[in-house]
Amino acid sequence: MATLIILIVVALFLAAILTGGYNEQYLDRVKQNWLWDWITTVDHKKIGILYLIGGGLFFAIAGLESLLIRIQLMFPNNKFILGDVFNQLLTMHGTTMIFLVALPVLFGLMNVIVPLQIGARDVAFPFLNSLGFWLYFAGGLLLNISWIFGGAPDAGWTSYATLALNDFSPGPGVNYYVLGLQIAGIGTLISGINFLVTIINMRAPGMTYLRLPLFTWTTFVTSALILFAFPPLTAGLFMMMFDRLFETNFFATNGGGNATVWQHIFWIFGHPEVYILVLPAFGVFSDVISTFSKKRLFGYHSMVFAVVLIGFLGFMVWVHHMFTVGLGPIANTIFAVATMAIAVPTGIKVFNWLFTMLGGRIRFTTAMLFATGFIVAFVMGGVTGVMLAVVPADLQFHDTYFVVAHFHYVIIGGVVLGFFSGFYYWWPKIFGTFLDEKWGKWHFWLFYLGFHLTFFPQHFLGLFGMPRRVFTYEAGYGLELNNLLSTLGTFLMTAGVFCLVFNVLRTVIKGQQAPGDPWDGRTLEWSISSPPPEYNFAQVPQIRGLDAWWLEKQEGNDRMPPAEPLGPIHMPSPNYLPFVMTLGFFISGLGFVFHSIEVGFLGLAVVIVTLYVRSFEEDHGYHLHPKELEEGVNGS
Ligand code: HEM
Ligand SMILES: [Cu+2]
Repeated sequence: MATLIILIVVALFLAAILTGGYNEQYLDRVKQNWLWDWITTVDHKKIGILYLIGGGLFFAIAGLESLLIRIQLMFPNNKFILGDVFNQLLTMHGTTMIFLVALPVLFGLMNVIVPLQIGARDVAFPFLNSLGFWLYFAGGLLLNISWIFGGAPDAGWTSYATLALNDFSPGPGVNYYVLGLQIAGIGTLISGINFLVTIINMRAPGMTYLRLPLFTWTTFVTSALILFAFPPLTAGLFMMMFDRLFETNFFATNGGGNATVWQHIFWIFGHPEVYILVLPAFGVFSDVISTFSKKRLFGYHSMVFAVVLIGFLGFMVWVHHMFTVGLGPIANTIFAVATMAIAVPTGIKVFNWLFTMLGGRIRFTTAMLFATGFIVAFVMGGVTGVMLAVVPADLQFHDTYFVVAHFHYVIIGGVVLGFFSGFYYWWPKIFGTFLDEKWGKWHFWLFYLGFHLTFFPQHFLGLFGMPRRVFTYEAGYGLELNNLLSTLGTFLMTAGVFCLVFNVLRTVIKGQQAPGDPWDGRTLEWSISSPPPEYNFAQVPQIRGLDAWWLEKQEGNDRMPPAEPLGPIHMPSPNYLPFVMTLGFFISGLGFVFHSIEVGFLGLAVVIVTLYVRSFEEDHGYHLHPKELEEGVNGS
């Protein structure tokens, strides 16, 4: 408690010093500060950028962790990082990548692009959008300060009971995991619901479901999956928190609990999570491939059907992570068959992408390179996935490097390449400048070759019997060469990421100006200026078909037909409450990590007070008037 008060006082002093001393205009100055602007923003485009920054930050951390892991495994009997620290690095790498990188960077793209693709002026709940971001960021921060205060979690990203309970993981490490993920998870759930409502409610006139661009469709299905997958995770984390903090026995086997239940709960969330990540990437590819092939997406309706089917089947297969638990042959068989069934809609999608490119006028921009590279990598990850779904084979593969190779092929080959593709594709729209194509191609080739070099040999490491999650191995078992290659590949990937960082910095400093429609795009976001004005569309557009913007261009129009007269536009005002509420959650989380019940409840009290303040807040936003708008209209 005392520490907390000291921290708050220090924070106030810091704010005063940074903004030029404490005097009467102190509050005014704070409010004019650019930082305040970003903290209180409710603009979906700015929140999208915040997600990209947050995800980028955590990507750097988790990437560094993987580099350290791989350096330790470069040579047999290496003594670089051993034992507990290795376990912490491994756990934090996996947890950070899945929860704090993969989904948030996709959320960044969705936040900026989805409202533009459906012709909306914002998301349905701008206040919640801001809250969702800050909760994610605070949860991630809480998880990562574990490195400094008390030790990082070390029970693996799956945090299996009973390993993760007090008997085998004393100390605060796993507390950070259960509390950090809960806070971040609430943020994710809130944002998912927001996207669902936005897509259902905020579509421009004429934008029927079967005219939605694929990226919006996949965001829709992903958000529905979030709605069903994250509550089980939250419940599971709650139970584990009770087992650890208050000595309950949900999973503690010595008190009559059942550790297998944790596995079920975790994977009922965990498997759909894979699709939550990869479906938006599918959406990116569909948009990118049709744009750069100058063709309508082949089999649009079957693509939509496949996305929905994959989303549904994603919930039916979680037991393929538990074949070796001993649930019996009938359960194993049912789940094996269900798992293999997912290959069918996935295959439909792959063929549709190929048919879209067939006969198209293809432009190999960086975005398109990432998209085509993805198809190869993802198909390989899919094939090893079907191999893992064969129960007797899985008994051999389980917990070996074969699995590590498989899921990195899926997650990097699908999600990360997908994100990069979308990043290059939409960068001009988001920031109004072009990323450099030459550096983009260096990024692609280094990263892509490095990726295969890192993870392809890991299949063989697994087949040769190297278990995952070990920090060393003996010489003379045929594991040296493949481990060495794998680590060298990691260096190549890192070099690729540096090209990206350099490219972004270069572009921010002296980027070339981008027009509204730099790629000759097909979907609505390309019909307005880059970057889009605060209100997105001066007049909400009328949608007349699939690929709405392409359709208008074909008919010789240089703007979308308006669905409403030019008039005042209602905008939500910025709000600092999401940030304060998040601060409350953060304090509360930190309190519970260290078993300090008073600080825990103090934080929750802050949350409740902000909720109260919010309920009585009378803020109807503000209006932008047509006169102020003229500039935006002509500029588009
Ligand atoms: C950027 C290049 C990456 C490299 C070089 C890398 C490398 C590694 C290595 C060496 C391991 C340890 C394997 C073991 O001993 O079991 C690992 C585990 C893992 N990685 Fe990555 N990884 C990368 C990117 C990613 C990404 C993008 C994700 C997900 C979005 C991810 C998710 C995971 C997960 C979930 C684990 C399992 C952690 C655990 O078992 O607790 N990785 N990675
Ligand atoms: Cu799975």
